[in-house]
Amino acid sequence: MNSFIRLFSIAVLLILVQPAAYSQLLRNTQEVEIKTSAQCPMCKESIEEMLTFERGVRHALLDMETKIVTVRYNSRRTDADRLRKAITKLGYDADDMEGDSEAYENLPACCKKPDDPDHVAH
Ligand SMILES: [Cu+2]
Repeated sequence: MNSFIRLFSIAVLLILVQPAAYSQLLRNTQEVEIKTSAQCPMCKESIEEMLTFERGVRHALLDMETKIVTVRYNSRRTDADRLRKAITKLGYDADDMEGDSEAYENLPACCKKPDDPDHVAH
């Protein structure tokens, strides 16, 4: 009986504490839309995957139509400029930040910008 009471009070405690933790989580959650220079599904995949492993990021989804990546992140652990910077390190532009030129050079031809002579469409 004693252990039942203990289990019961732990359950009650969890039910009481969880919404508080959850609302804290929601409060710190921010969303930003970043315009990228992604060209193909490969770009989409590598940008999304990189962002997913980036500190503070909860979710990243790149829309191939608009090339805009929507990133949900913990504002206590990262910020929009840090996310933009991470995207430029892959060689892609992020809003006003230009992609790292060395990383850009190393991108496959299909991932280069359409006005680039090196660009090859699929
Ligand atoms: Cu690509």
